[in-house]
Amino acid sequence: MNYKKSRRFLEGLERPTIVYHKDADGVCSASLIQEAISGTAVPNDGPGIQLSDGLMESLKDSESVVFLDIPVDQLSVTEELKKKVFVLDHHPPERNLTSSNILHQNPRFENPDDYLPASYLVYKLLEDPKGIAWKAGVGVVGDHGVEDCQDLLEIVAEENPDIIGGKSYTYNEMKDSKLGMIADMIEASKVVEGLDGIKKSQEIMKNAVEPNDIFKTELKDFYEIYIKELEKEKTTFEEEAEYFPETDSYLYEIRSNYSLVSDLATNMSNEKPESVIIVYQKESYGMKISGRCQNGREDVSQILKKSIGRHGSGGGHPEAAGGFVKRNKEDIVLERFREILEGIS
Ligand SMILES: [Mn+2]
Repeated sequence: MNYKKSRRFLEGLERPTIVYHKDADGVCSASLIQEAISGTAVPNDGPGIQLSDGLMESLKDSESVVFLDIPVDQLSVTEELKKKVFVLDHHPPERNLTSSNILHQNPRFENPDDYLPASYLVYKLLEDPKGIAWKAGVGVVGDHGVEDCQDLLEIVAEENPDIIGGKSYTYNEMKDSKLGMIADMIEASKVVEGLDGIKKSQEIMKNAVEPNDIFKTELKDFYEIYIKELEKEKTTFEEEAEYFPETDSYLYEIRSNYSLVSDLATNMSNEKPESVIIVYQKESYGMKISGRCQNGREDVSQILKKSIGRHGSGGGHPEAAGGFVKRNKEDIVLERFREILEGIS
């Protein structure tokens, strides 16, 4: 990572459109970069890391583009855009996009094992930032990046001693701090209002002067709705999930208006770390699935891959994985899940 070079490149961009990942790290990194450059921020709006055709079209009219927290090296967007582009990312890179008009920065080019969320990287490239380390801290906690970002958390503690006390900044402490709560509120904004919620979160983060400002905004309402809905689903899970004693596994359908698959799966797995938890939710365009087995007894990433097969896509980590099933293939895949969870395959 060359912070100075990044800053100079950014300062040379004409009216950039800033495209950020639709999560807490993306939201926070976009809010921070607006301290250095004036540009319009928009979330990436396709499924997963993809950009919609509409967004691609609008970027073609923009003079330059900044991508934050999005592994665009896995896509062909920079080739299609043919303009000045700055890419700041921290996902494992597949290729280096740097060329005469593109600067691609990723700390993993030098140190593949570094885990430095985009918010941390943007904070580092700012010139003499004051009182805003907490905004980077929110992105870092949202991305579970606490371990490698201790220096940032020390600055947060100096600038806002009330929001993180103590001397060691472990993930468990941070997720229960106000930083973690704000990260959850941003997640809640997405669950409750989708991309509109994410856009509101970004506006709110950009304008906030101190952490306590956030707790007086609409984000608080999103969070309350989200917690209520999640609690409701947890209760229904206990009553209605299909249980497979042979493999100590649960299969459960969410019927909420909100997209809660991964959050419910994580919550239930925290309560049943030895069980396999598979949660799915049908949408108009297909079915989302999350799998968890926190103690690693079973590899849920493999279970998802085997069940979904060619009817969609699935993968992730052995303890936590996600997937998607194409429309009209839901029942085939669910039957496959039942076979595997009954232990007969
Ligand atoms: Mn990130």
